Amino acid sequence: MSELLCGRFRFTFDRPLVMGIVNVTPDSFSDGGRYDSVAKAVMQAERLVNDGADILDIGGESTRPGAVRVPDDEEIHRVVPVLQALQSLNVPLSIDTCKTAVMRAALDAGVDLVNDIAALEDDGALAIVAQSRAAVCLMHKQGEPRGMQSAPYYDDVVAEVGAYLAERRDLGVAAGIDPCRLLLDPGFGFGKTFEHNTALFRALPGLAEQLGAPLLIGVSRKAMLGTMAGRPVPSERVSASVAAALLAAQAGAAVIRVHDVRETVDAIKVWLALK
Ligand code: YH5
Repeated sequence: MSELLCGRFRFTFDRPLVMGIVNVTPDSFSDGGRYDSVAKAVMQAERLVNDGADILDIGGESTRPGAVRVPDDEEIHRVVPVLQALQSLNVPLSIDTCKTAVMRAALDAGVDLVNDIAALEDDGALAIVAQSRAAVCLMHKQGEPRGMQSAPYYDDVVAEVGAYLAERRDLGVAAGIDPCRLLLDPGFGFGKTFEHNTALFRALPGLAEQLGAPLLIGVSRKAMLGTMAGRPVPSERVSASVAAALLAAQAGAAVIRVHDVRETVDAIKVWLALK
């Protein structure tokens, strides 16, 4: 059975792992706002661990379509205190960033996984991660988050996403990253129409086999589920997200990135007991 080397930790993929999302967003008040947002993120993280999260994914920049960009040092000041506070929890910590400077600061703070929606394309990112013991998730996207949903286009979305992930995987290995440290992610919602997303989802078993690497899948509360379930409000997409997480698990996903950890963990337990 394959395994994932993940900083201080090592996983075997005998069951799908659940990665819980922790957003470190600044408070609207500048006085003490940073202290408040750190405290809130730490509380959220502790709750997700109690809910059964295997990994915590900490992000200081929103990559939702249309979100504003955050400067390097602001993102570092948001996430590093949270990572430091969570070190003693003894749970694998992931940093959700596409910036080399943030990766460096997070690795210095002891992060176990680098989750990069830009697949280490930023200058110096490949080398920084290669020099560490952290695992890395390489994700596909088309365009930049700000304008990526304006006109996504592919001749063959499954073939193109597969080819890109294979190329980034090979570059990572050539830079010195042990294949056992790699996760690959087709990047649901990142420069993809509803039809692109559904075609990719149906192709997951083949993609996992073709790439020969564990897949991380992130569909939690995303717009495609809102469309399918008729739920325009993201917080009302919990059941849709649990259904999609379970289907991703059945399609062979190694890691599922979710907001609703407790609900997802229960569903996976039922599947494992009955399959
Ligand atoms: C991902 O798929 N996604 S941030 C829009 C939403 C809901 C959720 C309401 N980071 C991924 O979660 N990292 C993000 O509409 C990620 N894979 C990996 N590896 C976007 C997000 C979201 C966006």
